[in-house]
Amino acid sequence: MIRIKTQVGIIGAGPAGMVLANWLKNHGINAVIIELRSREYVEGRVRAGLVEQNTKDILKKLGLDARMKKEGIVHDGVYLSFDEERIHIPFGELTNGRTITIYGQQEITKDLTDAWLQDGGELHFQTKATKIIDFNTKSPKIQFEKDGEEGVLECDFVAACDGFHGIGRKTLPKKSFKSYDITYPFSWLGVLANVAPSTDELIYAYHENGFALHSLRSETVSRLYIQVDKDESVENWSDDRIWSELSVRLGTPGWELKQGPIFEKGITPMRSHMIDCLRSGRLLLAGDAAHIVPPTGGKGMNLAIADVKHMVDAFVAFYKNNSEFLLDSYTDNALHRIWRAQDFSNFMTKLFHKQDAHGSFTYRLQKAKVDYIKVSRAYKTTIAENYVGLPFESFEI
Ligand code: RFL
Ligand code: PHB
Repeated sequence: MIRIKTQVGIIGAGPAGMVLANWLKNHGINAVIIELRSREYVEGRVRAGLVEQNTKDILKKLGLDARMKKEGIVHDGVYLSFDEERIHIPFGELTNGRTITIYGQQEITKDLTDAWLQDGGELHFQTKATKIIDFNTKSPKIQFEKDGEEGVLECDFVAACDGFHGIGRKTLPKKSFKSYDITYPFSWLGVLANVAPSTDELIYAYHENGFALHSLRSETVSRLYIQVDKDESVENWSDDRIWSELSVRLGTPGWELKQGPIFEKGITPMRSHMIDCLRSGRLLLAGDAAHIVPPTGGKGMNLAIADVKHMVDAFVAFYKNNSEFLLDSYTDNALHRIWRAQDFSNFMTKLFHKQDAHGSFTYRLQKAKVDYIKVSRAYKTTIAENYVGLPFESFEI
């Protein structure tokens, strides 16, 4: 039996778990992380790319933004395309200089993991947390399995940063929360291609064939997504078919989509999921463990890191000031921002996806919104401030 002891036991080495561990270290609070997958798997997982202003500020404060500053690409605006006509939303002038940066989630995770391990931090890969016990006492425990051996991590608090399929949410007492779910009747087919981006800023597009998004990873790698049927399989999408649909859906007069070899293809279901309680006793949840947003607003990873900010505040108040006040308000502080992001992600999803026949009432409502965005600085500002992420002060209760 392996026995480990720490102050905060963290399950999951995704963005939530790794930001939490590094941030606690800065405050002199000890943590140990348990991660189900191998380091190669976690660092190779292709996911988010859009990094909000708040997330950038947090990584900077932790001194972990050097590579992101060098390799990430700062965007001061975004294009919204509807029926082949583009509107530009300039972030800087609408949000007092706030911007987003395009930098892969797996690169952030890599930077955070390197920093943690270089300083001698304890992180157990290929170790499965099997049960969280005694979280209503002062010494909760995470039971785990590593290399066929059983172990226990004894701690003061358990931070479940273990994503949608983890054990954190399943451990919360059933009666302690209400859950909310939407499953959208479509999915995203996402590709990475070795080709220079055909745009200087992201393009979100509604087209009568369905949604498309042009994002990027670098000057030589493009990241693109298209709306496909909910149960679609990648085998039905040859590279030629993908490029031709992308060209049509993202198209606008006088613009051409550059094509290149696709080296990664994957389908992501679109769902919103939410629970309204993120803590039970000494068990606290953060990130995808507690909420899923459809990726149309680029919010999932950013929200996970925002939850962690509130968690760190709560742990610091506990260890340094002997106060449980912020532990008690953790759920409320986090939920405020989560609901805002749920709304914005749902708004972007409904605005740009084909939900009903082209020309239907639903389409007309989508078009009415876009026609209004075109002429209204107020509406553009609403989109810009949600897209770059509202400052933490906006959510103080
Ligand atoms: P993660 O990243 O899922 O990490 C959870 C970790 O917990 C581990 N785990 C366990 N470990 C030990 N024992 C167990 N029993 C365990 N069970 C699970 C897992 O192996 C894993 O390593 O959750 P976290 O940290 O909350 O981070 C959330 C983000 O990963 C997610 O919200 C984003 O990727 C969402 N997302 C986007 N978010 C953004 O902010 N901006 C974007 O541009 C953006 N684009 C996206 C996205 C997600 C996408 N997909 C694939 C779902 C684009 C896509 C296509
Ligand atoms: C990405 O670059 O992967 C990305 C960007 C914006 C989104 C979703 C994903 O809304």
